[in-house]
Amino acid sequence: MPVRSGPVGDPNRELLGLARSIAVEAAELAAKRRAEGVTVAASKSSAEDIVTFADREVEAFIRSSLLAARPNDGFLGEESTESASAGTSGLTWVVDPIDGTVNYLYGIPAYNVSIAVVEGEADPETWHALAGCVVNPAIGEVFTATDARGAFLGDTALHVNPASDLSQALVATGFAYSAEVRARQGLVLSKLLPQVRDIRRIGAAALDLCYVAAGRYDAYFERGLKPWDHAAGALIAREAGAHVGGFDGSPVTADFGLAAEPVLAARLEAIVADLFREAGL
Ligand code: LIP
Repeated sequence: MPVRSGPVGDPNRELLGLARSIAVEAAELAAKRRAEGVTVAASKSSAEDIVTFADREVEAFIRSSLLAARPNDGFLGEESTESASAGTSGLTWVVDPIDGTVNYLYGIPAYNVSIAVVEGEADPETWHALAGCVVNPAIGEVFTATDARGAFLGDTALHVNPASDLSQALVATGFAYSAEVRARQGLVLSKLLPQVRDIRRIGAAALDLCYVAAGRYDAYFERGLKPWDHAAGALIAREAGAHVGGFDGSPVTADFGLAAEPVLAARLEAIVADLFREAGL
């Protein structure tokens, strides 16, 4: 896959170039391990919430590569939260080494390496995302964005779809690893499904956000996203013209995240907020 930095004159060009080159190499490693056969290393919040040996190997590669290049930056990765480092530069790398882990385990070609760099604390409620890259090696797609300089799939600029009526909107979502929460999410889905064109559930939040940016979905929402799930994809969606946030103008948090063209986002948020309340979410 070609590896190029952002536009000349982009203050975050160098950061994007580093993120992209490491993400592409990490994605190639993930794909290589997938071809060799994937083994579960452990389960986390539930038996369904698994981590593979490849997740750990890929994250270790990304972390060592990033910190070799920028030793004073912070690092927050999905598989090493207990050893997250704040750094001294004011920048933090937020990494999901393999987003779409269950897809990866089953060999479904919808998984990705997601790398973002943010200014400030590694807290989605306060950080300022500067650059992000999401790579799906199974189909050779590289999504990128830098702050205020647009979003791209390869060299193609991305734009969200124009606002549609909710009844014509293709809406993506995802579900928790907790059976009790999934039961409630099923109640939300059963009431939302008749009101929209259709639902998609790909199983990888970073790809969901990139697909909104690319116009492959009209909207995406999910409850339970972790910072590394959305750090890069949210910047890519925002730079493609999406509203990306939580309820009532808040940032994306574990409670709720939504991405869509702004008018559609407001329509969908209002309905989903009511359905969440009814379902006790
Ligand atoms: C996944 C998310 C997805 C969500 C899954 C899981 P992981 O992340 O990308 O959107 O629905 O339950 O959380 O665990 O594959 O890194």
